[in-house]
Amino acid sequence: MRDFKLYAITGEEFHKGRELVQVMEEAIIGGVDIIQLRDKNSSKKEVLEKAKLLKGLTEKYNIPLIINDHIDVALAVDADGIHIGQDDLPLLEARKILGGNKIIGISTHKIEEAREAEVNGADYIGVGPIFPTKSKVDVVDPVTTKYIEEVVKEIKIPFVAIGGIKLHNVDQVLNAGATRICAISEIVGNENVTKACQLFIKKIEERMSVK
Ligand code: 3NM
Repeated sequence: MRDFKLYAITGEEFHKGRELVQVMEEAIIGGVDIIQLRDKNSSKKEVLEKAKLLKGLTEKYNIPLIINDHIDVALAVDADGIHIGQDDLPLLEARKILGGNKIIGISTHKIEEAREAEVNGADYIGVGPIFPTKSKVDVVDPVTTKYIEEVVKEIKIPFVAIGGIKLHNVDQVLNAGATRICAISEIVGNENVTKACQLFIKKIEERMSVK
């Protein structure tokens, strides 16, 4: 898969009153280079409609669209891939359905899960939650930047840090070795989405230039 720096996940509860597509377009203009549709509350039909809208947007900007969980929706809109959790459809089964050309990302919360994801052919893993977050229900305890350090040492596939990452604490995440950042609330919940993304990108790029 094409590499990325800033991964935005939708979280409509954080931008009430603002249109999903508009918020995500502002994020892309600010530098987001991959988008995930994550919606745990809507019906499948509604998720499909949102996926279609976001597919139009991501095609316009030529960036990948990832669908959380709903593999059928991903196939229906010809999204670039899916993101699954540890309790969703297992990676190997998802790969059978999607084939080799689609992106499959999986959330991991400990090194054993990261190893398994790598062996099973994940395209990238989520590493988190680094900090406490209210954006995910039933979230495990923060894994802290220690888990990033373990992944950096051992795992070869791309990883993206997630969970409670804000502009004020992202430096800790980058210092631990992350080169890709994922956020919901700090991006889509921001009054100025574009500006927040630009600031994230600036910090990521500054960190990469000193490596
Ligand atoms: N997955 P925010 S943490 C969707 O650790 C999600 O796997 C996590 O939202 C994981 O940036 C998380 O608002 C929520 O904290 C991220």
